[in-house]
Amino acid sequence: MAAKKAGLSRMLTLELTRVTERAAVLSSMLAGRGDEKAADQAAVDAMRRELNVLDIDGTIVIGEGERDEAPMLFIGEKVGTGKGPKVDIALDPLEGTTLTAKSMANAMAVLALAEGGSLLHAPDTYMDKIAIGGGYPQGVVDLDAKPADNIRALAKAKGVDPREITACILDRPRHAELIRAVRESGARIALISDGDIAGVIACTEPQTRIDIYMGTGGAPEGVLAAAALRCIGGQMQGRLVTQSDEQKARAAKMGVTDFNKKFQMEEMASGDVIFAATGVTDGWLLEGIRHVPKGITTHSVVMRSSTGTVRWVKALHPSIEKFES
Ligand code: VTB
Repeated sequence: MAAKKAGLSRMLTLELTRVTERAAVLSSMLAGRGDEKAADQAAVDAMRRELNVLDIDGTIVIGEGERDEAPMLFIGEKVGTGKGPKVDIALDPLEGTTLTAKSMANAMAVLALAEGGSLLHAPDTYMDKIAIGGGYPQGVVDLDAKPADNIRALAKAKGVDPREITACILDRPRHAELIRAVRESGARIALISDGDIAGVIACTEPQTRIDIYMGTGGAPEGVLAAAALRCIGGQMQGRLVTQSDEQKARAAKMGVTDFNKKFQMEEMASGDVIFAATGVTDGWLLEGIRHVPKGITTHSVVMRSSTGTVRWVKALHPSIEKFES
């Protein structure tokens, strides 16, 4: 028998897909009903229930919030049976609560699992982010470079005119200057209303036509996106945006000492990582939950950094009742 490889068991990839599938199915029942909280709660309940039957000794490092503000899946909560490997878990049971409530594109259930100690414990603040897909020379774009310079450098590396580059940016007033600079460089912008994990991962899939993600979004979402890119390939940098003393204190509590540090993707998600996501609504990467005559279909992606395997998993779940137990 071959010697057992160190690191996370590959069996976990399927188990984690089950976790995100359930969260996606249950929150999708509330899609388009205008109730963000209910949709999120359905995803949280499902994810927690499924995580707790896994043979892992898991600790939530990125979750629904700090203990006093989130009763479930809070930072520091232990999940799993406690019998398996010691792992860190970053999750966003429903990335895109507003997207789901409004039945808009790109909502998904997301989870990353890594060897204990290998995910950045990001506070719930903003993060400046830049990300591109795989196949480019290291350092072709940089968080500290001017937006137009990044677009030009990327276009050159891709062998196209800047006009053929598309940047994905969250549609927020804070991005007015960034949007102006990127448009001036000639690039196109795909504006999104929410869901920047999907925006980052979109850079890795040519069919999305997104080449680069730029701008400020949630720090927890930044770590989850970095975990995905570690597996699927690409480059990403992030810097926490700590505006007040209170936010600095929160970051310090999580172990961040240098508030201006530019984190490389490998520093946000090091070690062996598994990332899983299931579509709730149709999106760039994943189909949403569908009700078909034979049951429910789910579409997920699950990837492992140690092997670089990326699996797109389409599943038919014949019995809807089993999701409700
Ligand atoms: C993003 C996005 C999320 O928050 O991180 C964004 O991925 C950033 O915060 O889906 P603001 O909404 O304050 O700009 C979400 O849109 C919602 O959590």
